[in-house]
Amino acid sequence: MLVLLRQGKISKWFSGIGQEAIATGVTLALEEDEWILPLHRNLGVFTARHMPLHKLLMQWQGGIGGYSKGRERSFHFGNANHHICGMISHLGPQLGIADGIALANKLRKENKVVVVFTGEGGTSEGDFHEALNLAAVWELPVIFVVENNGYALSTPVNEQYRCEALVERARGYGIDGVKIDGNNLLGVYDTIQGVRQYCIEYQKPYLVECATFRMRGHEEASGTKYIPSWLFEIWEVKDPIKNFEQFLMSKQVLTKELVETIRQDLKEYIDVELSIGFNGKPIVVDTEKELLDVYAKAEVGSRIPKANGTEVRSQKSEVGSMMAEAVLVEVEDSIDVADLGPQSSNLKHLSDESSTERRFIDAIKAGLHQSMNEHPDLILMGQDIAEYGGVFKITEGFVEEFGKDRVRNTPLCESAVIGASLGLSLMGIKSVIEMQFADFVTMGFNQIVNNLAKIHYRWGQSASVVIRMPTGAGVGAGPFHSQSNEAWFVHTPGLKVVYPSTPADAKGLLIAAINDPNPVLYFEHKALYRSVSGDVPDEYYEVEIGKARHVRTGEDVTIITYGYGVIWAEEYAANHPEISIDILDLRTLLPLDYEAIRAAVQRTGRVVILHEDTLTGGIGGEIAAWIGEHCFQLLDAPVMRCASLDTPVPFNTELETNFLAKARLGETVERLMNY
Ligand SMILES: Cc1ncc(C[n+]2csc(CCOP(=O)(O)OP(=O)(O)O)c2C)c(N)n1
Ligand SMILES: [Mg+2]
Repeated sequence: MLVLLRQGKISKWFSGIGQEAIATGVTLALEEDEWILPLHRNLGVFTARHMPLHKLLMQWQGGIGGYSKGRERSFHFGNANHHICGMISHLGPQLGIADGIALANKLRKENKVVVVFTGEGGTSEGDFHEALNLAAVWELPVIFVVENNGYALSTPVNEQYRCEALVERARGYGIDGVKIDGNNLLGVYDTIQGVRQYCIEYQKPYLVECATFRMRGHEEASGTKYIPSWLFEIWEVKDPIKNFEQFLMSKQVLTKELVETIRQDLKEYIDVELSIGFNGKPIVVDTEKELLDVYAKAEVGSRIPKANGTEVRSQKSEVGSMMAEAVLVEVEDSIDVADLGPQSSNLKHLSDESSTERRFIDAIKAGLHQSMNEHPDLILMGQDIAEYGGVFKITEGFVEEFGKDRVRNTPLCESAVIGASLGLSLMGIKSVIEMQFADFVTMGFNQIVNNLAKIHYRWGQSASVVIRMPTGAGVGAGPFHSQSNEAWFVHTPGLKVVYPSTPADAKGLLIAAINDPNPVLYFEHKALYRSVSGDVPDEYYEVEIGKARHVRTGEDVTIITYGYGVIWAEEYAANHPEISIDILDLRTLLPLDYEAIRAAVQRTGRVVILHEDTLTGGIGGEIAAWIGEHCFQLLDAPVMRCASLDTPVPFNTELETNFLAKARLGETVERLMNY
């Protein structure tokens, strides 16, 4: 590898020279179908899992014959056939994924462990602590392997942590652990075999700290100047490969001649693999294919009825009482799960007869409830969602009906739980995560935008996860319980973002989100929960993701909006019969329904884009730009945006009312009409 690197034949390389015993010993101690989550120095995991060297070489060159269609570098890829989930660059998030895989194994009563690696530097990340704690609390059979090679890039351990040994950290979480010599191949192998038995038998995690040393620089370009030379002298003597060879010679398993033969065989094998690896087909750039691979495709032949994309649904809203009604904490008025409609999807089409008037919140609950029946292994995860029923009581009664395995209270660890959802998805299990408030998603942001969103494009794995986001202001809850943060996710390829405004859409979009093989952020406005109600079909149905809803036809001005904005727009239209107002409810923000947007522009030639999110960088800018670019000739006036102020969301009700876009809707429409 070093020679090839110098010749410029492979890209960036993190050497594992000096640490080979760990990756190799660990991998060989497992069954072939037990998942491993390796890191940047763990070539031994890939070779011990029999990944062909020529294919690995193609991967490292960014060739089409590799494991990621040229989209990923070095070890940043995985492969389900080999039960390897590769890292992303960020150190730490792999640990939560291991929890999810182990949870799947546990629930299926498989006698299997998962191994996840981290360097000692990575143990300072929050993800390490979240993942260990979650594994301890949920009693997950995960082996956490810490490769302690003394340095994190140039940072020595005395600048990294203050405990004697990292294995002590395990005890802090109620996990057992051991520190071993990571340079002794048989020692590593033997330890992992024993630990594996322990994890399976007791259904618990375990931590193994492997003492080792990195004989090369962090990566070849970074050198080793910051490491005192005496350290190299000490560890040179402990070289794992040389020592294993000497051990086998002393036991007469190997002879000098045999060593020569093995080396010769390996050399020939490597030469052959190199020639195949370097003669792979080059990438042919195809923009369409690049874009197509961002999302996993839905299964064909879905039998689920779909609601008409542009249907106008009846909706009753009591706008005036909204603010007061939308209480954020414990509420008494939750409905019984027995009252949530039929439990099966026998019906093939949406029947008009069978519907029930439901509040927004009850429609969400109904969709979630039917999905639990439709997908017998669907798992719900979130803070206080089980016995307590969630802070908004959406999952009240669920734990009694579906059990603790499927309705899971989590510790406060958004990142580990979202990571675990990806692990579950790798094992074919869908999950819905309830953010207690959309604001708290920041604690799991990395897992969403870097792991969930990118995995399909990177190595073809789907992340079938829904994150429910109780969102929005208007409830006097201040800067950290009121934010509209949908635009953060709209900017991330690989995610889908839905945002219903009616009860019927809330149910149908939630069902569609759960059935979708891609990660979906499902925004549910808290102020709509108990203030809006409408007819909701009783059956199990989808509202198609990516289809806007034409709410109301008008001739003077079009308001393009979503979420609470739809209510504001409807209210404004009702109060201003002198203006003929057309309203488009986007329903999905990613991907956008451009066809519906174009049609909406065409209907009036005057467009206001209205959203509760703040102005700068909001989705209104994106839509306005698109209209300017593609519908210029249809316009009679400039596209105008009406958004909330570019400030955090204030607590005081008067300040909040002034903050919200609604305060400027009338003025914006008038400006547009007078243009
Ligand atoms: C979250 C995050 N921060 C910073 C980096 C940059 N980085 C890459 S490797 C590395 C050092 C890792 O040290 P350690 O965890 O001990 O693993 P080692 O490289 O020693 O095997 C750093 C800081 C990163 N990849 N991810
Ligand atoms: Mg290190």
